[in-house]
Amino acid sequence: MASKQLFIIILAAIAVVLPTLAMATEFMVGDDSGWTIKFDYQAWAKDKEFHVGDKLVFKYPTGVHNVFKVNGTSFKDCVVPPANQALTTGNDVITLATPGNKWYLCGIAKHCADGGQKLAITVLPESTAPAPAPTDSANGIAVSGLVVAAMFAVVMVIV
Ligand SMILES: [Cu+2]
Repeated sequence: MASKQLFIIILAAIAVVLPTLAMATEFMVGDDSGWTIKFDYQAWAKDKEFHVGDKLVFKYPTGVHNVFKVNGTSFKDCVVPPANQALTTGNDVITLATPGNKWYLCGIAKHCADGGQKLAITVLPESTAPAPAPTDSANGIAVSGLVVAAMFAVVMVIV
């Protein structure tokens, strides 16, 4: 009996965690090229859909490049913000927290202006369902609840 309960608990836990894992995508910026100069990041981003909760990973040799989040004007003119706003680890992970346009650039030398080391993306809301949900979190809970209910139904039949 105890093992059956454990089985149900594990299934329920998987059901709650799974939708979250399936929905969040981690994007390696530039794929195998990473974050560098002379790479067309607009072409890279063109066929991708970015959603709230997804992550951008900027990978580069430490000290060679860095990452600044900027606004549209700074992006266009390659205006580099104060140095203390830079991400510099060489493996910088940015979680896309809000929908809208996001801009990133490298602030080292003329990497942005001359090397084209800049990325602009549009982040879409978490849910892509055609009908607007009241809030994203409420929608997520409803979906999770449905999956749990379905799992329990399956377990009941098995047991
Ligand atoms: Cu750079």
